[in-house]
Amino acid sequence: MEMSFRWYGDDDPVTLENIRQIPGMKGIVSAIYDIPAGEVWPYEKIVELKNKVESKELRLNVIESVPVHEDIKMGLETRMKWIENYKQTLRNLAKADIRTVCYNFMPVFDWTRSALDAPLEDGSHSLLYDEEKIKHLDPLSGELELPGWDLSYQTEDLRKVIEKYQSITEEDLMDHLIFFLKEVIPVAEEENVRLAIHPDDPPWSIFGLPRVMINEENVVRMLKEVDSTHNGLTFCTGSYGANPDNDLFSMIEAAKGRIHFVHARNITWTGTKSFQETSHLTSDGSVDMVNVMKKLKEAGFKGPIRPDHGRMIWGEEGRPGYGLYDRALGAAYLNGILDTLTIAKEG
Ligand code: DNO
Repeated sequence: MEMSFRWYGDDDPVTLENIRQIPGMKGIVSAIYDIPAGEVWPYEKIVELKNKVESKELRLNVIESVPVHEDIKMGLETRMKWIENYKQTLRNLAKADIRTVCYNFMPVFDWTRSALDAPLEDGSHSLLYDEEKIKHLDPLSGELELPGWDLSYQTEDLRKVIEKYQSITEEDLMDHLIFFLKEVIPVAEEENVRLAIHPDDPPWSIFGLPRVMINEENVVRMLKEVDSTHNGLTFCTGSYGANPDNDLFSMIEAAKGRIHFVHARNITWTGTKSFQETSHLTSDGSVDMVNVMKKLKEAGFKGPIRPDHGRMIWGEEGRPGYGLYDRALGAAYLNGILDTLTIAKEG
């Protein structure tokens, strides 16, 4: 597997120099952040990002994410324009030799939490999701803390978009996803770019909005309906793992050969549909990280993997979930597991 790290570009307090000093670090996962969702990413800008990363002896191995325009998710007639743009972005990325593209299909909100700095017993802080809190929260009130993702809507637009979604069922949303994939996957094949859909986080409906990338059944359906190796997954252990009904081992088996990118992070279930993020260690959370890594290896996964959200430790302040220290510890832990698995296999 290719150990990688997410980097938010020049505005990220974590620098490429910092990242390079983490043992075993090879890849950078990044994106171009100043292009409105749906617009074509110009080749020149992609190359500029790639050169910046390569100048520090790292490799830009994954784009996370190329956002999918809301019209595509809603299945509006205007979607074709945005789909054509998406295809062009894939072509431009391929021209720059970028082979893995992560995206998600969550209506309106990307990952959502009820608190961004909840204390853990050891005095560190991490992200928390409490279903009761979220249930009573009005996403239009401005109370929702936005974790690291940018919501480009004004309140009025947001209200309209949320209203429009009220008539869109999970079945509709799945149809819109499949429609999108049937359009873009042939281009991904031609250009040899692997698409890797990120799960919905948390993997259930929030604010009455439909969500589909939530469980094995839906994952298998989406992989089968557009049955191409270029149509694959970002396997995020913390997102799928937030629902105790999701059997991560069975999901990895079911998606064998179609997992193109891994997000490794741990969470502790704190109640029904509620969890707090923890360190990456198996012993600290509800995800059996050691055996998940083992299963991924057995399933033949060799692609990019990154430690996902870390806690805030040692007084670090920064982007929630995306500080340097705990993610670096996570990378070291994952590398330890992977080295051990390799040595054990070689005898
Ligand atoms: C959160 C991330 C997500 C992810 C997108 C992928 O930390 O895992 O925001 O980047 O959902 O499109």
